[in-house]
Formats: sequence, structure tokens, C-alpha cells
Amino acid sequence: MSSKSRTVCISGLGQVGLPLACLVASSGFDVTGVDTNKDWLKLLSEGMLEGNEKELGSLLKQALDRRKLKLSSVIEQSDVHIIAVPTLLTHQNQPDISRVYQVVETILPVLRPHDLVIIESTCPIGTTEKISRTMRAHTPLLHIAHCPERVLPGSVLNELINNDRVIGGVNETSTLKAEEFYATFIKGNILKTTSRMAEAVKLAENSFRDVNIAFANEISMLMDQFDLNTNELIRLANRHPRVDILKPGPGVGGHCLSVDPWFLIDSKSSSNSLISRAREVNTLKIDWVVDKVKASLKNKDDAVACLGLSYKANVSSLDASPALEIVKRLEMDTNVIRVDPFVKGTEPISKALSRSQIVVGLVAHDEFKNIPCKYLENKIVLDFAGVFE
Ligand code: SAJ
Repeated sequence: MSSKSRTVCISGLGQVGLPLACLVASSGFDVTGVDTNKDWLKLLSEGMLEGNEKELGSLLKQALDRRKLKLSSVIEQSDVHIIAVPTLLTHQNQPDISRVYQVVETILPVLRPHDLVIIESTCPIGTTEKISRTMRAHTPLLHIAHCPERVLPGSVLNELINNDRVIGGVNETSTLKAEEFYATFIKGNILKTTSRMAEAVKLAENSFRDVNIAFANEISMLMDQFDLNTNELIRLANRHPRVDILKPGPGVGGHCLSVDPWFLIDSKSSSNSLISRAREVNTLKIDWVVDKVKASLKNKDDAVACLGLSYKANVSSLDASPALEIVKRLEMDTNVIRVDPFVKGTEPISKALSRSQIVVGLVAHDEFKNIPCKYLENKIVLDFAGVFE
């Protein structure tokens, strides 16, 4: 594939689509980055990029300056179309992939035979084949593949380049075309399979992590009953060569682990499957933390400094954040001080600690690690995220 002659249109300039668009543009393709949010497009065009992805801002600027990346709200005719819009859950925990279908509808009129369509959005098994039937009925000889994104927020560019990628076409030619495309800008291995397997692999990966975090969370609640320190338990147990317990936290957040397991158990599994039980444990952990904090209050007016609001350490995203949920619930009847160096409008650490009676660790940001012990003297400290470990 000659990179110079190829055009790529990427729909969805979020935490996956934007870095992907910048990377593909820096590899020599002419990229149109499409997003329906015009305010966001304006911010991007002005280079107003805030966040935790190091080097993304300069890559974006470079791509725009060199005119390899064009920002637009309209899909354009291109050799390669990539769909990277979010997939969501309904209130009944059913997959909501309407945004993917909206993009499909807008791509249809510009498709030409032999174009390559790639779906990066996480989807229930069989979605790519369904979309392929619709698209191929409209335009023959298309190549269509599912190439699930696997990047870790906070390290997106690095993972985008270096992670192995699972690539599954709806037929062999599609797989090969998609492989050829990704090989031009990623360094990781390309693992070829079918589109259904690629969809399933992605869902299994995130379910695996959710189930394992649920185990850690359950252990932490059990150890509390025995008055044993969970972190010490995990440290000791993990010295076994085949044991690797993850870290307990106040729950599981982000738009991936709390959503994707439902895509897997949606159609086939019963509600008491291990995966749905894990979801329940991770959700219940939020209630458990709220109860623990409330039980520690000596006076109704005690000031509670809650350290961390984001969905995980060292990122600013508040997406489905258990810490934020806990803080909001406590605020209903408790004197809460919000502290998070990644979130504007919250209180500086030292000021919050000086006027609080209770300190609650919710997110293990690096900036909390250096809090001097003397700041915590004579305070009740409840650590649900290994902040002070
Ligand atoms: N968490 C714990 N304990 C742990 C690890 C994580 O409580 O030991 C919590 C975090 O605090 C956070 C949540 O789990 O609330 C998710 O964090 P994460 O770092 O595990 O994952 P995400 O959601 O940021 O990104 C995941 C990744 N998937 C896997 O690691 C299998 C990433 O590679 C995917 O690309 C991403 O989901 C996605 O977009 O699907």
C-alpha cells in the first residue's frame, strides 16, 4: 500500500480516533478526521488539547500544519474509512451501538468498490458481519474488517504504535487489506483472524480484567471483616509464582471495563454468570465505600477530604468514575472537600488536609504519594485505592 496515494477518513475524534488520525497522518496518509461535535472540532483546530496523552498535542499540530489532517463534520470519499465512535449501554445494560450505525449510514453514499472499511469501536459479536451485509448490498467489492482498539488511556500513542493488533476481516481479502494498512503505521504484531473472533477477543480482554478486579475488590471487603490489611495480603500472595491479584479500588470506571462485559453476556449468558457477578461486585464496591466513610464520621459536620475524582490514577477523565459517584453520594449529607489535581475547581491538597478530620483515598494519583505523614496526623484515614501504600 503506497501511503502517499491513500486517503483515510476517521469517524469519531475521541480518545481512540484522534490519536489514530494523528498517527495515520504522520505516516503520510491524507486524513480527514470527522466528528459531529463542532465545538470540539474548533478546539482541536486551535490546538486546544488538554489531557494526559503526552505528545498528542504536538502530533496534532504537526499533522494540521503539514495539511495531512483535515478536521471536518462531514464524511468524505476515501480509500479507507475507520469507525471509532463510542459504543454505549442502555439503562437495561443492553448494547447501544446506534452511533456506529449512524456513521455507517453517512458512509454509504460515498463508498466506492474496493474501499476498505474498518470498525475499531467495540461491538457485540457479529456486528461487523451485519454491517458488511448492509454495506455490500449498497456497494459491491468492499473490504470490511474489525480491528478493535486496545489502547490504555494515559498511554494511548505508545500503545497504538507498539501493541499487537487483532485484525479480523469478513473474508480473507478484507483481513489482508486491513493488515496491509495497519502494517504501515504500527510496530506491534498483527494477529489475523475473522471479524467475529476479533470482536469476541476484545470483549474477552476487558471482561477478563473486570472479573480479576472484582476478585481483588471482593478480597478487600472480606479482609475488612477479618480486620486484615488487603494490600499486605496481596503483596504476600503475589509472591506465589502463579498468583497475580490486581489492585482493589473504589469500583471500576471508564467507558470500557464497566460496559464491554455486558456486550459479551448480552445474548447468551444467564444473569448469574461469573462475568455479570463480577460487574455486580465492582458496582457494589461503591456502596460499600460510601457506607464505610459514613460509618467513620464522629460528628455530622466532620470535613471529609476525598482524594481523587477521576476514573483511575493519573488521568483527568471522569467517565463513569466510581470516585466521583462516591463523592456525589457523600455530598448529599456530608461535608465533603473535593481534591484532584487533574480536575479544575477542586481544592489544593494541603489546604484540604489542613481543614479536614477524615481523609479518604479514592484514586492513587502520583501527586498524592508524596503527602507528608505529618499532614495526616490525628486524622481518620480511609484508603480505598492504595493511595498511601
Ligand atoms: N482498576 C482497578 N484495579 C486494577 C486495575 C484497574 O480497580 O488493578 C480500575 C481503574 O481504577 C479503573 C478501571 O479499573 O477504574 C479501568 O482501568 P484500566 O486501567 O484497567 O482500563 P481502561 O478502562 O482505562 O482501559 C481498558 C484497557 N483494557 C485492558 O487492560 C484489558 C485498554 O487496553 C482498552 O483499550 C480499553 O479498556 C478500551 O478502550 O477498551
